Amino acid sequence: MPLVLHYHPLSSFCHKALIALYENEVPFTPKLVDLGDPGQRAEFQALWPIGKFPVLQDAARGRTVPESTIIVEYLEQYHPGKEKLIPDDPGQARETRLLDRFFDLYVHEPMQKIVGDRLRPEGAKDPHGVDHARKTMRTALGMLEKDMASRTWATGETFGLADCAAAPALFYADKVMPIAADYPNVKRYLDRLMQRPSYARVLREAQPYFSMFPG
Ligand SMILES: N[C@@H](CCC(=O)N[C@@H](CS)C(=O)NCC(=O)O)C(=O)O
Repeated sequence: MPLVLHYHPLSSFCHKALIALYENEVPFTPKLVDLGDPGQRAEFQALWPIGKFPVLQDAARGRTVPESTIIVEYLEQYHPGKEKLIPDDPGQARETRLLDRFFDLYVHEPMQKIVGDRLRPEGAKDPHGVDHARKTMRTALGMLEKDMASRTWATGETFGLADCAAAPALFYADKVMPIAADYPNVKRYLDRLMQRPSYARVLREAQPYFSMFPG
């Protein structure tokens, strides 16, 4: 029985899981969840009460796997392919996981905060939270700018988990805070990510939904 990915094509954290699936051509059935539909939301929350996607279901192993990083770890464990997304070497694996956390916590989540605030009604906005998110993102992009002066991918010359995390985080960060002028190395890295066939495919599939992106 094939894997099922509960997802939405516009969702940035779902992009991370999709990149990993496409990198290694893992067969799966995509199940688009419209969280705006109360029935679909309830069905999805029965699976994962936190109600955030992506969630991978592996009926053959009787596993429900939430959290984008854990999905990539799971795929590496049970569906490995030609692209080794987490290195065997423990030190290199730790570095990969650190950068995965870096992109999720200091670029991706601040970006979500800024986008989420745009969806809040007048009177319920959080300018201090948005300001803090922008500062966090600037600090992270400044650190990345130095690293990417000499690297092709996040950890060096090999594409991996951290790049799966980086691609959607930077793609959407660039939409809320254009990065080219202040962070040219990061912008070139984002261009490489967008040209990578796995992410180019994710973006192509998301294209019909981009008009739903706020701002
Ligand atoms: N830590 C989670 C974050 C997942 C997440 O924030 N997903 C967003 C979409 S990008 C979501 O499902 N939001 C729906 C909601 O919060 O109602 C992961 O890495 O998978």
